[in-house]
Amino acid sequence: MVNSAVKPDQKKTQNKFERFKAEKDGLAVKEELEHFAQIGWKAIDKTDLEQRLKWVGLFFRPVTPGKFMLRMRTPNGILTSHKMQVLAEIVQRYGDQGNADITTRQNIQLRGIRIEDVPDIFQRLQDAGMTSVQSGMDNVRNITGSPVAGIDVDELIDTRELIQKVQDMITNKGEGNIEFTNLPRKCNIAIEGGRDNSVHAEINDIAFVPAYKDGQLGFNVLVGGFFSAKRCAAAIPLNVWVPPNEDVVNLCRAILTVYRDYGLRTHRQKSRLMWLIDEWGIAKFRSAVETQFAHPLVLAAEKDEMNWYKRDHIGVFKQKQPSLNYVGLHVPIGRLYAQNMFELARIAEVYGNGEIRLTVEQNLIIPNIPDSHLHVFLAEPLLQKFSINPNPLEQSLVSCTGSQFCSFALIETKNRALEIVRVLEAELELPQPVRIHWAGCPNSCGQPQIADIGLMGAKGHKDGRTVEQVDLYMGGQVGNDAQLGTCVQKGIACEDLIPILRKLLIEHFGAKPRKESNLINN
Ligand code: SRM
Ligand code: SF4
Repeated sequence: MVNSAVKPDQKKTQNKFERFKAEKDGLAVKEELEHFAQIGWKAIDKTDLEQRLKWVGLFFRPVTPGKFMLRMRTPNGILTSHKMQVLAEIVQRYGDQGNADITTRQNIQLRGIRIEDVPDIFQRLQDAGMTSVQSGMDNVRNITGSPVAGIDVDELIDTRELIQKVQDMITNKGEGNIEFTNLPRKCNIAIEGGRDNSVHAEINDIAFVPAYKDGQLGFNVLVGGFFSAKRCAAAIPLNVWVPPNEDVVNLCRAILTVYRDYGLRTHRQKSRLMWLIDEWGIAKFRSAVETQFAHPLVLAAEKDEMNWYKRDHIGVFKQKQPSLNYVGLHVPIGRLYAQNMFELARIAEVYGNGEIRLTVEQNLIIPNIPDSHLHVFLAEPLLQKFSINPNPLEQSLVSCTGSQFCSFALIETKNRALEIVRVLEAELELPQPVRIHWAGCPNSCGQPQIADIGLMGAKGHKDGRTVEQVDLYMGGQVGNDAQLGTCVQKGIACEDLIPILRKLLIEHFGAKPRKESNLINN
């Protein structure tokens, strides 16, 4: 399958990714999964194995060869108990090797997957109305929205249907859509319907944020936000307003078409949407988008309505529907095992309406719990593990995958992150949560630049040894006044981190040593 969407001049491609995409579109492997299952992973062509399988969400993991990661699509972060149960069954068959991670894009990834099981797994996913298509490589990633869409008392726009429609347009209702499988690079889309910028609009390539234009509620549009090892940029206004209807879908299509046809493809590190905007200027980019759009674009509203600090949704909250509540559960570093997933499906079914929602903080929400069931729900044993009242450092801890499964990683992240905050929590009392984000390398999947304290993995030397290190970021702000933090100290050996974090927490975040604790000097 050759992607006809790419213009002839773009086929004179310069980097190896453009070459292999031009030779055979990534989506072509969808038709070969039965064959791959029969021949086994070792016999699969190297580019199909390591690259093209990502077009159907299957990631070969060099760290655990033969055990793939499967990245789903979870539009607006919404699952049902049935879907969670199907995901749990998939993970369960891999025993100790199987688990799942909630991601920083309000999504879920499964681990331990064997290629011989993939045809059966994909059938089960399809039967349950789920897809993993176009979730990796040069595709649009999971589309994020407020995790309390449709239930938030203070909501402006319910984004659930819109986000599903945008995903359906991009993926041809989950079947795969060759029109958008050869972008110059990944593309992140977020559609915010609340006041608190729950999606981190500023770090998405395309973001819709609520805004009134002439008294009508719709969205202002931001473009070009991204993180990469080479550069991080906050999204900038496109100077466009759209009503919350089909125009959102059409505008996404128009922007993606411009990006696909004119985006820069020479250097992988200079191919994200912002690089095209830089080259053209925002006015030319806007005009190219307008040409693709069905009718003249409307100028942006003067201001948007994101005027709250970001909520993390941990705890019990009243819904806009009378007598119903949503409960935000904290999932330490976003990791789930089959048994937890079955239990989640069960409690969502028994106490709520079966819905389970994911957040970009790698946590979960169970909505639609009647007042009358709340008391018993809160006594469920699973809430000992997934607490509604975690310690303040753990509550806001976010971490990318790190070296346990990711071959880009320069350091171990998830388990270390948890161990370190647990040591600090034993020593310190915190007046409020402090957002600590870990990323195992400069790709920044754990978004250290938006954290109060961001830690980005690096390698370095100490006393003649190679050691795992972090670069320290501070000043990231989220919510209405979102700002990217900056690197304030480079090359801290992970083994020296605890006293440095302790000092930061005391000096900048009001932490006080617990009376009973003797500070551990490591
Ligand atoms: Fe990411 C690549 C994990 C969110 C920037 N990211 C990777 C890979 C696929 C690399 C690999 O093949 O091993 C990682 C898979 C590891 C694994 O086994 O789990 C990976 N990224 C993740 C996740 C799972 C981190 C997490 O623990 O939550 C997140 C999955 C989101 C999803 O559901 O789709 C994840 N990645 C992000 C984000 C955060 C966001 O979207 O808000 C970013 C920064 C924002 C951005 O993209 O602008 C991010 N990931 C990257 C990059 C750098 C992109 C660039 O333009 O250079 C790479 C490397 C690349 O694409 O070449 C990367
Ligand atoms: Fe892997 Fe680096 Fe992304 Fe962490 S930040 S998941 S180490 S690519």
